[in-house]
Amino acid sequence: MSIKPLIILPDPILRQVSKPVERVDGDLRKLADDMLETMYDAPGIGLAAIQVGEPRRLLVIDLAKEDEPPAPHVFINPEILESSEQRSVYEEGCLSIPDYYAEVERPAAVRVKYLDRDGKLQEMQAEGLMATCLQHEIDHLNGVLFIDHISKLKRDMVVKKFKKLAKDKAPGKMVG
Ligand code: GNR
Ligand code: NI
Repeated sequence: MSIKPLIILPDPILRQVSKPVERVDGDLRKLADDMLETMYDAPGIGLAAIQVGEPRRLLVIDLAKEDEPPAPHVFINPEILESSEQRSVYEEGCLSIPDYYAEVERPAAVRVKYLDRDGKLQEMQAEGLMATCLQHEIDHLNGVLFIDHISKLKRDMVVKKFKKLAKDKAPGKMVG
């Protein structure tokens, strides 16, 4: 198992649309395990493969609290079958946009079909934080970030800040 570096805004990799997984084999399970380890290390409650630079339709989620045993979930080629009319608002964050949080409104419940880590077809009816997290992660598979769901004014401010951070960190940009 290994912890992988996270792709951070404004890296254009985050805007790639991920490709369907064609076979659930040892390689894919290794990637899923590495993603779980990377997510636990961060720490975060979800991670999409594109956040570690892999444009594949794979995501992991673990909503267990610190005092609970781990509850890792692996979702391969997830598809939203149905979204509730009812909406809910959560304060979201993203490991690819560190230390920025904003309220996002999304369908309160979703029905999702996906392959599990054994390649078996599954369906889940999700609500609450699981519904929000699944939608946040499935957005990543489509190159969409949670800041795409907030006002353009706020989004432009965040992108500007992260562009400046990336520029200040880039090698060979030192003046004096
Ligand atoms: O760790 C995370 N927390 C979180 C909180 C509210 C809504 C979504 C999330 S997902 C995020 C990890 C992440 O960036 N996944 O892509
Ligand atoms: Ni995210």
